[in-house]
Amino acid sequence: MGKIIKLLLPAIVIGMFTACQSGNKQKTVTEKNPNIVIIYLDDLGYGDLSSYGATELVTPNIDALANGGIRFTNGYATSSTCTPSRYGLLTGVYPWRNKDAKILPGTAPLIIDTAQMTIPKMLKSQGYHTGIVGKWHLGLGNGHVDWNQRVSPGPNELGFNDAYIMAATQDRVPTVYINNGYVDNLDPNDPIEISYKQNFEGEPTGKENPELLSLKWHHGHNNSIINGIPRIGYMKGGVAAKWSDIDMADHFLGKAQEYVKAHKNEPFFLYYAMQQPHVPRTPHPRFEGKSGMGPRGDVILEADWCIGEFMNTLKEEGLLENTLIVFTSDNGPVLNDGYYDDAVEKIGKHAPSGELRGGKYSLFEAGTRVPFITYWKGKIEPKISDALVCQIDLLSSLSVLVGSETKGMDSENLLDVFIGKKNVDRKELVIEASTKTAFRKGDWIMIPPYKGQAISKFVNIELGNSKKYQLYNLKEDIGQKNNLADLNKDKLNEMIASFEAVRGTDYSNTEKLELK
Ligand code: NG6
Ligand code: CA
Repeated sequence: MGKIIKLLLPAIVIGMFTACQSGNKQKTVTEKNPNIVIIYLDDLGYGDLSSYGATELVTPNIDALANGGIRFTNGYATSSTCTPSRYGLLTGVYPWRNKDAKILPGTAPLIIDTAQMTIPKMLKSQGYHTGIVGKWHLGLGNGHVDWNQRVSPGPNELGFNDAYIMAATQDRVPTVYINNGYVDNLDPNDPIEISYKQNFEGEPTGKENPELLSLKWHHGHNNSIINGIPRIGYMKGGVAAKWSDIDMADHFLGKAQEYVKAHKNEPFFLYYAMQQPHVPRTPHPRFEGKSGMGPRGDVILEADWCIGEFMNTLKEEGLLENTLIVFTSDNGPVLNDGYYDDAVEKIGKHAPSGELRGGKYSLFEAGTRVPFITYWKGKIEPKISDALVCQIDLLSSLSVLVGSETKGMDSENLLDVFIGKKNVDRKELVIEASTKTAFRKGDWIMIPPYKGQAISKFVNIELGNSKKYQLYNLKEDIGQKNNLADLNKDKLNEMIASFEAVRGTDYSNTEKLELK
């Protein structure tokens, strides 16, 4: 080897290494490329945290984020149920634009086109490693899933490098974890079969075998029995792969911690989609009875503990100063969501919706206005913000943070609001409940007239349906008690016009009334 080459060799090797790294677009964590974690709870209400006014439940770990970061009081999910909210969060597109974005069975195909932009895709293109741990509920596959083969397309095809998920909800089959498309711990000699239409011969069900149940069903939830809990949908086989409900929180926490440790040396994005306090509420025995409120309260304490442990991991790994955390919930609270689990009986003085009207499934505020916190140690100054923000804005905002040009169709860049530099509002917002939509602008919210029950009998929640237009001034009337539609026709007409400019005039289920 010539002398010059010998001298240059280290430089050539370093050069090759650097080229290879930039080929992978690998970056280091910096202020422009912090780690990003979205902690997403399932059915946690606006009033369920002590930092949001709860007096009967104490949630110190989430409170530490709320009090050490920005606690938003006007933060919204796009929808009052899970699938549409998750669709909006990941794509930055209003879920009412996608007719499939409604509560899905466990066998539903993926409802996000693999060509669609998503938060993980955008971040991956900027050199991030991306992972999801927890609840998915956006469909998997193309319509005929064989759970014994790789299940795709799914999160991996939408930008997640790593995906450790439950397919739908804790109350729906298949009750197994899926690791990058493969059912975890599946014994090939015991294949899984799933149907949402009919039972498999000889398999017990909640409806026919109440003697096998450790948790009774109230409405729905009377198909296959797994771990003594009757579920939605029928499942056969896959015994070794079935999850343990009481260990689910620890299991997902462990996976989230593993993910952080494995990717601490590169910018990462983790979507930690926790299952609490959705039904069935199955606290680990460590948390049983701890809230005095039955399993719903207990699993909120369990979730709070998990978040504390997760934060400890970030701290131990020296990542707290380089990690932006967004904490929020997919929709508002519900007590009886289909099982007899004492949620109603033991609620006592606790108000899961806080001062807000309605709850899960509702067009009233508690359906979509949820706890919403941003936390970044040393970077975000603690404060309370009343700025109007929505989960749908995260795509465009995070995009600006990491220097990407990507924008979500309905996603506003509110980065400065999310990191506390400004307190400007989103201009306006369309919220959704079961394909019905309402419109917020400034302090006002307008709910068009809709057919349907005023109160859902099963879950005992006011849904927001009325034969009349509803108009509320949320600044003066956060509990939506005074409908001003008749008194303030000018405001009503202005709201309808702005709403229809975004939503069009053909909104479903609307019983249009003549405005006099
Ligand atoms: C409903 C279920 C409810 C819950 C919800 C989805 C019945 C009667 N009710 O259909 O228990 O699973 O779907 O919740 O089956 S969400 O938070 O994932 O949207
Ligand atoms: Ca939910």
